[in-house]
Amino acid sequence: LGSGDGKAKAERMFGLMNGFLKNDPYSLQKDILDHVEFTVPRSRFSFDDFEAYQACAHTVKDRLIERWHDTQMYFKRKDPKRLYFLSLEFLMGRSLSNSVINMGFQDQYAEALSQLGFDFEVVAEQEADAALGNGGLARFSACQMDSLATLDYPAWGYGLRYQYGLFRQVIIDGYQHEQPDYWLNFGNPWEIERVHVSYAVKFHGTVEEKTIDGEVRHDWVPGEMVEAVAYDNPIPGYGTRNTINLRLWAAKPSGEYDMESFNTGDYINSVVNRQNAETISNVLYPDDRSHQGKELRLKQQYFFVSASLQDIVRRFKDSHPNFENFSEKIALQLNDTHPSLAIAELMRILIDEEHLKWNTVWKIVCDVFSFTTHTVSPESLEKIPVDLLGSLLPRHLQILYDINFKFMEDLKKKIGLDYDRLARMSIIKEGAVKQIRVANLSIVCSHTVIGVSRAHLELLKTRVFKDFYELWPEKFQYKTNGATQRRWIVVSNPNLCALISRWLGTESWIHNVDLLTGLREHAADASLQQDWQKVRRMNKMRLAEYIEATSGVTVSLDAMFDVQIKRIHEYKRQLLNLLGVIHRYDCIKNMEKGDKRRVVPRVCIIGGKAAPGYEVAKKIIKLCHAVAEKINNDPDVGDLLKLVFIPDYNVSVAELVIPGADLSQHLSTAGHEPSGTGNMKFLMNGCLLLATQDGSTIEIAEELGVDNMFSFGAKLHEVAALREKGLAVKAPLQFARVIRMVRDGYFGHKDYFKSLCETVDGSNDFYLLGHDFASYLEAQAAADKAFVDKEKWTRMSILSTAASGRFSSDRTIQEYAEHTWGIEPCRCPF
Ligand code: F58
Repeated sequence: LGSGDGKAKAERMFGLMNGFLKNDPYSLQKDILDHVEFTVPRSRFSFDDFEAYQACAHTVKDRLIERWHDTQMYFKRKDPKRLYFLSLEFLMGRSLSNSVINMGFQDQYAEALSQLGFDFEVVAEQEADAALGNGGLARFSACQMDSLATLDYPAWGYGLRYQYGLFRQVIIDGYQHEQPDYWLNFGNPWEIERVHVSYAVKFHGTVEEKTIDGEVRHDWVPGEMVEAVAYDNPIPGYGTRNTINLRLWAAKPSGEYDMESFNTGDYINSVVNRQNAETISNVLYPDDRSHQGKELRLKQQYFFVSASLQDIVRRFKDSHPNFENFSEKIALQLNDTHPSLAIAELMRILIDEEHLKWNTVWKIVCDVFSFTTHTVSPESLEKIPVDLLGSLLPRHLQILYDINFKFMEDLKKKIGLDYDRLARMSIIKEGAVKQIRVANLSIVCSHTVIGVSRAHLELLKTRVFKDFYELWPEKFQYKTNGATQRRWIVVSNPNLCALISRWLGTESWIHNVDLLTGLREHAADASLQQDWQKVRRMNKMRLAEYIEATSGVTVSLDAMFDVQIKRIHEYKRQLLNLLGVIHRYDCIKNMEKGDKRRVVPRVCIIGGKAAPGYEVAKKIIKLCHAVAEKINNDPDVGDLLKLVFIPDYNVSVAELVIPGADLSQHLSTAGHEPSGTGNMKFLMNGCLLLATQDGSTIEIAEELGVDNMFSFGAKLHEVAALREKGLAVKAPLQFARVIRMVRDGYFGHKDYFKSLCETVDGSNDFYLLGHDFASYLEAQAAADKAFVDKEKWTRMSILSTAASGRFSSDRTIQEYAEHTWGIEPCRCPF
């Protein structure tokens, strides 16, 4: 509250509002009804589940705002070093349950709603998913925000407020169709629009050089200006009042600048042009290869980093007289290369607007940025055509050339005139179309380059960024990804959560997840096993109902629920899974009747979106439907085998599917999955893993013991050797047989599947499906065998949850905080 007059005033205000908002069920009911009447607005005597959700969300937001203000005021007063997490994608999913649980009001809300005649779960399901991202990278960003808040770190996230999130997947006749996800249709009760927090973002135009007091200054006269308006999304921590912020920018037409064009007389065109500004934050680019070099994508990237940096510099200047301790107070995290124009933008602001010297600014830049990469494939590293950048951001191109010139000069001193290597490491790629290599820029200008698992770092060191590693080995680190147990156990699996707490005698594991190892000593306990099985069966029941509702297939709860959910991609090998299913089907068909008794019944569940322009992935989806059609309607098979495709996979669907899975598949060819985080969520929920030795699965196997999972497939060094030999591998006979079934039209659509079969044919089989098929089937057989032994399976399941503590994003964030960002907790005391 401060002191003197300020304190007296604050105390009076606090008294007037009667202290903090109350959280007992009675007060919550009153507040919910007020929001029904005045915010939604509907009559408090007649409202439905959706309106109850809206009103409820507003009451939660009110409480979040209280905490947000306290936290931000406290941060301001303490002035700790802050982390700003820049990411073009956040997959937040739903917020209601998560917020209520993190704030500790779960029971009160359940009771308040029940007294009003509503069911909390049903109300929570009314919420639309916030799907402002594609896949693992974006969901990991959301998990990191939860952990940053929970661990009391002074951090903010920055991103874009897309009007359209990731497309909705609709399946028609087994084919994927994309539909727009207009998630803001009914408003978004969680965000706070800050009309007064806005910045002008410039594009195009020219750069004029002027000499003032003997110094060369650059004056960028833009050709277009767009306003970035802030929308704040409070992120509550668990077990703390700390509530951090995710600030998303929306593009709006700029006021001042367009006055001129209005004056030229073409009123209608001026209005239309102004509205065009909004397209910048209109739509999330799906994970397609085709967006490289697109102007709108580049505009999105720059728009978001420019607004974020203007905001960060403004906040810093509010409480610091100069930039001397900028890098002691600020850490900037680049989540992949997408925000890397932040480097040039910070240089521009500090040099052109704050008039700092190049060398001073260069030092600041190199001290504040850290860069995490989420890819293993050199081809997918972003490149921006120089012409495009020069036209859109002329001043930034100059800065990038200057950075590169100085870097090249330094490099020559270090490595001599090794022109091939100099050319490889240059930020500018020469050639017919000159390009900016954004990863090179990010590495050169960051103090730390981070891989997302131990294996990923090895690939960065030996392949992707080998030249840079040899130059600056000390820059490279790995921080194995993690997932937040708050969302992935507490919210999505409440029964398991209660069971764990009962057996550990504490709920502390929710923020001290290492305590989960305490389950190990009870893994063979018959009574825990019985309770564990009960919880798992309830979750399977929920999933079975969902499957029936979405795909019309009735499944048996006694079958093993075998799940693969993730983006559809050749390297993730959903096709291997399908070929395995076809093999299983083929075996059942060719069995004597009596032998069928020995078959372990399975429900194979696949879900995931294919990028709209990714033909092979779309064919895999169609194949899944074609095979399902055949199997699910075959009376010879019955409950022994079912195949279902879960449409429109997203965060909420994952929350329902993961707790109900017995087995989950992670099939990437070794050396292709940087980390993977789905594996961690399944592990937390006691689902057994069938996986290759790739990405973070290697570390999971170490923690869990390889005997407690089903491991298969070529290891990294074998993959390399096979590829060197030109993939001269003889695929097993079973493989040839299942491929033939597809190719010969056993599942129909012979022509359509022809090219899909060719992708795994002999020397084309880059992802080694043929090579790995035999060991895949062996791992599947081992899973069948284990499943029959209920005691053994349950023990492995409990041990999986017990081993999952290391894969919490709390651990990841703590490592980043200590080793990369140099930030410390700053816990708001009130
Ligand atoms: C993923 N990358 C990795 N990229 O594939 C996965 O192994 C890792 O666990 C995860 O990041 C988190 O580190 C990923 O999701 C994208 O979605 C890109 C977004 C921008 C367009 C290109 C794909």
